[in-house]
Amino acid sequence: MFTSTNPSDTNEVIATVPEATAAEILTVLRTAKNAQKGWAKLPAPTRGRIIANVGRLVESNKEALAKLITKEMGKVYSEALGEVQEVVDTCDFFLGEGRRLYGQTVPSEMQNKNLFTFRMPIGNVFIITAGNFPTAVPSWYIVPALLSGNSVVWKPSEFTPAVANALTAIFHAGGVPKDILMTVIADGGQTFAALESGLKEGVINKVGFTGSTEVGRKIGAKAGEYIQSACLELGGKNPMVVMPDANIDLALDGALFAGFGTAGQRCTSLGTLWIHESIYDSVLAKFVALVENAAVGDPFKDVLFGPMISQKYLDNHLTHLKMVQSHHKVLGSTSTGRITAANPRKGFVGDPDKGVFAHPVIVAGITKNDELYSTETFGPLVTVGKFSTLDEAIDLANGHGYGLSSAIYTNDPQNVWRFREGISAGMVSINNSTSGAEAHLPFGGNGLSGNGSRQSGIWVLDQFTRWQSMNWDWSNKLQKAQMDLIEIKHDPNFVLKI
Ligand code: UN1
Repeated sequence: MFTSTNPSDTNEVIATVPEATAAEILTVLRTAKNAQKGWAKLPAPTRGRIIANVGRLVESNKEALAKLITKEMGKVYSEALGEVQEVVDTCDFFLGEGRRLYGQTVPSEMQNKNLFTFRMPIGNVFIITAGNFPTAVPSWYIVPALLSGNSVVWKPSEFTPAVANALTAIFHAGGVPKDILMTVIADGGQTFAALESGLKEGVINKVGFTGSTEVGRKIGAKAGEYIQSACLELGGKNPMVVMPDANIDLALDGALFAGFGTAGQRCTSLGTLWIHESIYDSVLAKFVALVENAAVGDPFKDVLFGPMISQKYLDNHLTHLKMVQSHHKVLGSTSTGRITAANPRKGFVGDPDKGVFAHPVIVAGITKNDELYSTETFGPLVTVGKFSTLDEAIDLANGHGYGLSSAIYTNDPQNVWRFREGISAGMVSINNSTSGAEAHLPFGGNGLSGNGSRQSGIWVLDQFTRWQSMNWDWSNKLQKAQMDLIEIKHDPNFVLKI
């Protein structure tokens, strides 16, 4: 059995669920695979109506689901409501796609012949997701995968089984058959073993994974062995560049939300705040004051952030604190590490000893050679550095090899366009924080952040469908492409005489 607890009060058990073994996951994969063909036979608009039902049910259960999210993984309740809204938005977008899912009619180079394309479902999809967005990010996979006619086996984070079971129940209540969306709770080792057997047996036809670059690399490699490309959404070290002409208060609002919202546990969280050298001292001082005065604690109250998702995430944060070097300045709190009665934070909301809370940390004076420059910290830790030219800022923003999201604060359009062109990230924000994706714009990264796959909007359909092309020759004779060319009468030596 696996037990999830409330990270704000680790004595409170949220759910106790059976943990699946690799063999059990494989059985589930086979069941979903067997059912998929029947699901694909349903007209896409009918599948769209089912997605519409799911969206309405998520909407009518919004508060209950958001409460469960905050209780099980600790994000602030207003953010949990936003996350559930993202599921609703995703359903609202894809219910319409059920009436499109367009193919094309394409002209042929021959007469009496027509060409067409069709989107075909891939088969059974294995989705593995993280605990930081326990409903929104899974919905980015599950909704378009189902709409496109695939079956889905979902392995959510073992830290959020109650949320996963609740979301699954809503899908089933909306009309998704029980063998078309199947949820399994398992640890990483059993999941990876099942992934390998499922790929080998042909009962996994597509893999989707959101999580660390380290694990994504292994999953992508395994899928590659079986001639598949996984949909990978991996880590980030997302830069935010502040130019001297920027609206500084706006930039710092963005930095605070991006850096410390969800306790820094978003793949789109702010990694390094890059401040122009001419304003470095004053902007850093303002940022430090904002972080020092921010409320931390009970996620059901008005705080910047609540607990870490679990002890494991707190332990990772403590490991990252060890990367601080002597030339760095540690700012933002009077202490670092776990917040407790013995290691208190001013104005803490609630009882810190009950949960896994961490002090927010700013590590200033970051340079390109530091370990923290290129390490995704996934916790309430923001690094800050300075630059002198925009070219240098772009170089620093790209230099670690991650490329998920990025931001620049400036009022000069020249800076905007030069940054957009130079940044290697898949997503660029102008005068906005590094997080806050919308459900109908492509989401995804490059380099260490992903293999080029994109989620959300129409773009994700390419992850869950394959193009089938059809040609139909109704000439009643064998017309040979590239050989039976239609002759064109023309004068290649024509020169205009005026
Ligand atoms: C993630 O952390 O895996 O734009 C995704 C955002 C969120 C999604 C983040 N809507 O930050």
